[in-house]
Amino acid sequence: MRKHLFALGGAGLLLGVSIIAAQAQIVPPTTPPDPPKFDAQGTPNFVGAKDLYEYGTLPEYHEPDFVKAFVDAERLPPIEERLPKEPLIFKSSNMPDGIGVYGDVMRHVIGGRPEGWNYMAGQSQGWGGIDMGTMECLTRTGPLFEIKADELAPLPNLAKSWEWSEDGHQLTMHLIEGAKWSDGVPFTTEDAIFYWEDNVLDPNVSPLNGATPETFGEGTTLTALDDYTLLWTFKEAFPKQYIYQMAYGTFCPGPAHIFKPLHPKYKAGATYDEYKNAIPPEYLNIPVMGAWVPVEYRPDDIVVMRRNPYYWKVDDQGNQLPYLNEVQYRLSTWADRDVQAVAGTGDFSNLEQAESYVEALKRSADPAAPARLAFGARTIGYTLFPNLSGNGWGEPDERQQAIRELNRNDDFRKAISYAIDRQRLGEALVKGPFTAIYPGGLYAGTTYYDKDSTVYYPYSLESAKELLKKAGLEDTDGNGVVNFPAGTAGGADVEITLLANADYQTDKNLAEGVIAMMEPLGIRVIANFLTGTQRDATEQAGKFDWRVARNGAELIAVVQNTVALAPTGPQISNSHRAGTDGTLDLLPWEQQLVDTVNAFIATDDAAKRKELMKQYQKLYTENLFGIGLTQYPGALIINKRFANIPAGAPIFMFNWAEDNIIRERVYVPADKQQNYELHPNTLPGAPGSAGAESL
Ligand code: BQZ
Repeated sequence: MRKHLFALGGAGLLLGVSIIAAQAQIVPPTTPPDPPKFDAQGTPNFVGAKDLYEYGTLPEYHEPDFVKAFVDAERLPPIEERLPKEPLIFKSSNMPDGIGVYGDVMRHVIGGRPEGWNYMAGQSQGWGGIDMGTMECLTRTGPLFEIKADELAPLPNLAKSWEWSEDGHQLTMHLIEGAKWSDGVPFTTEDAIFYWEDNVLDPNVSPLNGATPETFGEGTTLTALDDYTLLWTFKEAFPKQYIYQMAYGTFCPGPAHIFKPLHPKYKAGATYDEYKNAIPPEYLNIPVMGAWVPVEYRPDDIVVMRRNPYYWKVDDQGNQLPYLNEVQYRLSTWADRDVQAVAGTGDFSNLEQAESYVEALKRSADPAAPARLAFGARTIGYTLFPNLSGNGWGEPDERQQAIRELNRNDDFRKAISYAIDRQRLGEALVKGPFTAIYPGGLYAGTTYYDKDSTVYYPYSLESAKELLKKAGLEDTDGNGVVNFPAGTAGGADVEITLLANADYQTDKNLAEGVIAMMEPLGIRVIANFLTGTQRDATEQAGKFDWRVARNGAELIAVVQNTVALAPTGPQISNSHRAGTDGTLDLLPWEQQLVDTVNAFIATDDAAKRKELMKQYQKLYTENLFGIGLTQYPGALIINKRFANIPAGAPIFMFNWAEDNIIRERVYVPADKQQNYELHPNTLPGAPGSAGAESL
């Protein structure tokens, strides 16, 4: 009997062991480990929105002496005629170092290159603060990092106030009155309507930073009631979320008086390509609403901008802003931006490539170092995004289509996630307490993050292999690479192209790390590293199998660019856009993701929003809309001569630091000013003219 029991038991035991063994091959998902402790240096002085600025008139206004000389020479109208009826007034009480003095320069170094000045039609100016300094938007969110949580809401900017209708379906927005473009032409609703109707709504135009009709809600309309009043009409009631979208990136109107005559709707025979490229970077003095105007452009060398004499912002003693007479953008590389800022030959950098941290920290630790370096919270994050379109976005060939079908397979995505050793990936970038395991989705340490709603597939090659088998992939020809099933892509080896941004060492290093970690899993991944605009265009056209990318603000702030948290419209998400038939073939869990985001947008109830973001986080991380890689803090590097740099300004949160530090208020005390101006005592010239003008 005992023998039988053992045998039975034994067999049962064996069976049990084999089941456990089988189960042991797939480690159950868990919650992510807590990120290593890393204290941000400096915390913001939290204030109310009204503590930053207001609109109004002051008894008198002032301008730099050299500008006054232009007025005296009747080359420029008096300042009272150049300012709006009620300029935006920055309160000195919120200025860390108080009222500034005129003079000096901020010397930026950037890794992008200006394509031209038609931002509305998708032309990049090279990033790194150029577009943020020239394009002003209806609302502003960069400085929200220092606004008290219970007052968090988009700040007024070109739109100085707004009110909702009783039923919450209409929003009346009041523009600043009497503000002028940098060439003296009035800024009115015509500029906003041209941007909306002939760029956002026109399917032949793709604005930079991707504004589409759905960015402001399906079926939303915008009309002008008069020169200074806009009327938004929404399908949802009180969708306050969309006012965040009216900030930088998605509602920054260009000068209609320059671009409208070039648009195919108004210029017979013009093509959309001609419209997009009509104003090249060589076209100087493009009218802007921003603080500085491009007056010099030398390819691969520099863009120089001079103060806008019509800038519509002042300090509370009536001094017209900006304090800095000039900004420069050296056209170099993003890595060089860090090097030059630390060395003192540049003035600003968002230290965001973890490989540079140790050297930058070492150089900045010297008391004689020219620049301050302050780490913020872990707001830089990278994700591996599979292309989830199954119906033709990016015109896939047979192999690419087969990859997309795999990308849409839950077991396949989970296999990839299990095969990534995120700890090792982070440490390969930089040793120390910087990087943290990032499963994907909302960032640990941010308002809506909930650890228990975060599903983490821990590194387990065994589990990955098991899941790959479940996804139908086996190495049928024994060459170490799994094959498509017979009848799919000819049973070929599974080869996947990986798109990454060649302008950043970090993007390339992380992509190389993914490639290396897919090898033992039997998946051959081939690098496709492209430079900035080419990469951006390839991503937006859906011409990729997988992409490694730095995340946008929506996964940090949630309320900024909320629509981009899921494919909430046909052209919103760069992981899943509409196919050739114009429809979005969302997977069931993607539809749930979209519904959750839309429900978040449609409610103002804080408790409901918190709950919805828990649902979002669970859906995202369990189904792997994106496969998180690593998350780490950035550091702001600023030359020590500058004043009015807000404490705790993050390099990236609601926006980048170029917006967050409020550059128009930054100044250099007189005793620290250097003669860095390349065009001293000059002002911008007429649109399209040869450059800056002297007296
Ligand atoms: C910051 C930023 C200001 C774009 C760009 C660049 C483009 C992307 C992204 C960042 C650069 C800097 O980021 O890396 O620190 O100065 O410009 O705009 O990566 O390729 O398309 O989204 O902002």
